[in-house]
Amino acid sequence: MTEGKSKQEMLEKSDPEPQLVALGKRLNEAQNEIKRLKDRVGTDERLFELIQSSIPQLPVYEPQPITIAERPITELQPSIVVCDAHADEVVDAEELEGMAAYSPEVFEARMELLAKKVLQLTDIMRMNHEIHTLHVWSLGDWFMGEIHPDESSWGSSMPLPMALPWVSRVFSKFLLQLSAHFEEVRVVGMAGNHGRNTNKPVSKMTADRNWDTSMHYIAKEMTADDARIQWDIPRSKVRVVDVLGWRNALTHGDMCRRTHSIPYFGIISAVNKEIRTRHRTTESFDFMQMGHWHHWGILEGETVINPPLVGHSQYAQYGLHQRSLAQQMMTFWSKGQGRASVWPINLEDVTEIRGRELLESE
Ligand SMILES: [Mn+2]
Repeated sequence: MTEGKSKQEMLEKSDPEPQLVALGKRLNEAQNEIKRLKDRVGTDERLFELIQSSIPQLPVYEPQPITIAERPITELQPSIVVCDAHADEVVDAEELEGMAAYSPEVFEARMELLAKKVLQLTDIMRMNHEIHTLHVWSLGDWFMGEIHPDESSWGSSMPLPMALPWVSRVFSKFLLQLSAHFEEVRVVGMAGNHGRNTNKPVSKMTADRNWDTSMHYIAKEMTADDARIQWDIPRSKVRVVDVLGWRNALTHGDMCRRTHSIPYFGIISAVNKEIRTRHRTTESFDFMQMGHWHHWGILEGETVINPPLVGHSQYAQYGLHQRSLAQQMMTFWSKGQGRASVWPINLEDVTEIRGRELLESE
């Protein structure tokens, strides 16, 4: 009996099950991958030190006088959606026949231009309306990051630990520039599906495992001296916010899977499920606002897919089968009308070289 057992054990040792061999190999690979990642970013302590040492408190801008129309018709509240910046991504113009280019410089130039255009459109609407409050809806994917198991930052301009404080500073400056022209700026920071810690999106703890969340927290610290800026950084995948009585459900938009095209029907049924889930609760909504799909679309009049800051890319050209213009969406809301005007802000002209010229000449 004992002899037979040890014989069996001997057999397992000299001729192990194929499944065991495969599992052993996968364990080895995983251990090597962990070692590679550790070599790249160093220890957690070093990472935290780097992030901490690069969080300055930014100066607050001087408040500017707010134009009040002589006979204001009614109050408007604008919202600006900022999404899918993928700030660390590089889009090589040569790979795309010169149709698009993206780099850290283009990202920064577009954020500058966006702040400027938000103020220009606000000034136009202030001719006839009172405007005191600005809503900034940050809908995620500020980073590209590493989300595929086999990649090592293809097309990325910098490692995530470096991108994190840099993007936070650019977004903070954007908010501080705007807040000088409003009585209050209400910021909501949602987490996207990029810049996360896992290969596949997880349902639990989405915001807790995402670099967008860190970026929002760092930007909150950087803008702490500006009392006009109010922050809301939810841990949930959806946040319902009220704008003059109109309820907008904010989410990143990775609520259903892509096939070879934009899954409009999937998005519609996912939104319908949200509507049914929230029916007769305090979390019901009139509009759904999302990014993620890298183009502009409005489904059923109420589900708004917002365009990306990154604009066109290799992914958009060969993966999405949709045109992706570099735009961000500004909407003016009124109590009586709801969406009083929808204003896509075009950032497409800002390329690496021409962008600077455009900013200087305007
Ligand atoms: Mn996304």
